[in-house]
Amino acid sequence: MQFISTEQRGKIGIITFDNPTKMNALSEGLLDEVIPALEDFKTKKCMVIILRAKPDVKVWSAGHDIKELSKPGRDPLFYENALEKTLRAIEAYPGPVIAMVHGSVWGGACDLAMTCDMVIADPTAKFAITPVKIGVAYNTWGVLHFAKRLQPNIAKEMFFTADPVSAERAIQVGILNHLVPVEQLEAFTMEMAQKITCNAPLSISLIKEQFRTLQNATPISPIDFERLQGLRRTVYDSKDYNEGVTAFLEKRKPIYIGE
Ligand code: YXS
Repeated sequence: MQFISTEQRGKIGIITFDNPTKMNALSEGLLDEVIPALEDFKTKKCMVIILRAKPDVKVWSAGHDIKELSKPGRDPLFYENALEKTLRAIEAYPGPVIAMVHGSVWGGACDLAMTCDMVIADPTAKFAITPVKIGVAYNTWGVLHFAKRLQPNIAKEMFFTADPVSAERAIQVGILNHLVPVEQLEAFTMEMAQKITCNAPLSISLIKEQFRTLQNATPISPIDFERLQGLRRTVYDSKDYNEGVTAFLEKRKPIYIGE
């Protein structure tokens, strides 16, 4: 594999992002390695998955690879998008997926962390959800991940400001399960994973599936779904979306006009 490394320790599967030159951006290439890795660990009956970056990184993941975002006029977060497929694979994995975070987490990577069953981090961690920074029409299922996990006012502040949330605040508002010192992060996470592997795997996978089903059972009428999709299209067709992506690639501040 080119962008990740994997390791199995007993019934624990570990996936490490390993594309530091691109800030572990969630490119199709990287994600196309993550999904088979999850499948492989499932075949090997790994009960717990740890998703991590290398110990010394500044950036856990810079989020969606902006260079791969679809051009205006096409939905950037369509159902078969590699990141959406990965989020579904994490939700469907028959055991807990723990995000072990050292470094900053951006955009789609923040959604990835919020989709994991638990998040354990050290004080270098920070979390930013950034669609408004580049004019992205975020998808409704993605918004649901934050609405399920956080108080609405906190989730809205994260989306509307796109500001990174520090580790200290992330533990206060419920993004993190645990905040531990840098030097204890790996041992603490492994200890929790190890503890889980001593419990009944069938019961664990049932309860995880019950959580997934209940949390996704958010009633929305077909007409409301169509309406939201229509609103999303207005955004991904907009000049602002084009400006947001272009400004990022040109390394300048975007100028939004609301069209
Ligand atoms: O200049 P080169 O060619 O070396 O490339 C630079 C950056 O352009 C590149 N890079 C990325 N390329 C594609 N997609 C990305 N998400 C991305 N992030 C960074 O990596 C090279 C080094 O970046 P640089 O010079 O900025 O490094 P830094 O250490 O000064 O700053 C690290 C970051 C992560 C703070 C900074 O790169 C940054 O703010 N990146 C963008 C983070 C972000 O907004 N991610 C959201 C992506 S869009 C997404 O996930 C969703 C669609 S949504 O927006 O809806 O949430």
